[in-house]
Amino acid sequence: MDKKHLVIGVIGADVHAVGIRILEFAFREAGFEVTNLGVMVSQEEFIAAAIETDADAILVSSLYGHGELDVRGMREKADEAGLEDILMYVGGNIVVGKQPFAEVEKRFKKMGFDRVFAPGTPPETDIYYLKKDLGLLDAAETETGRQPEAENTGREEQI
Ligand code: B12
Repeated sequence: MDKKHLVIGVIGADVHAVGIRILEFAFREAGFEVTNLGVMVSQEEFIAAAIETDADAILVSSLYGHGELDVRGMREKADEAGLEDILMYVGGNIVVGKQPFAEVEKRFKKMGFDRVFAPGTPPETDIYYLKKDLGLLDAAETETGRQPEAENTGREEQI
């Protein structure tokens, strides 16, 4: 089966470069093809790269607190560009300060993201959901019922 293709990057004027490199490595190791756009990526650049690579998912990272402004309208732009079916995730420190994750998740889902990941979510959890959403989980993984939902509850502490 063809490998699934992911477009990843850090949106807006955000320069936090470490997490996205870790995700690129982890996703490649897990068998995905990855286009890592790096830091300071605009909505338009995500969308253009997804079209160019015929991507299955766009994963948006934001760390510096402006995520909510930076992603506004992105789903609509993607839809207009013909990407209605593309999976869209967002994660990192996507809002300013500490806010109850359930509320944050609700707001980003309302903006059209399929999944929202709390600060510090480990790559294994992201990979589990990618496989689940892209129909790649094998029977064993489904049966053993790893339940990372519980891991995606948000980290209280930040250094
Ligand atoms: C290093 C760092 C910096 C460095 C970045 C250097 C570089 N080029 O990478 C410098 C000094 C430049 C910096 C600057 C700033 N920073 Co800073 N920084 C950090 C710090 C200490 C670590 C970030 C890091 O590398 N983490 C390690 C990686 C591995 O983890 P990660 O980034 O969280 O990513 C993982 C997960 O979150 C997840 N993930 C991330 N994105 C996504 C996306 C998806 C879709 C998924 C599924 C998963 C996922 O997977 C990753 C891998 O495991 C954090 C605090 C912290 N402990 O997190 C603050 C922090 C992110 N910074 C913060 C702030 C405020 C800033 C500044 C605005 C400060 C300022 N006033 O200038 C600027 C912003 C500059 C800019 N334009 O971006 C805040 C953000 C607060 C908020 N969101 O409300 C934090 C949380 C510190 C804090 N507690 O206040 N920063």
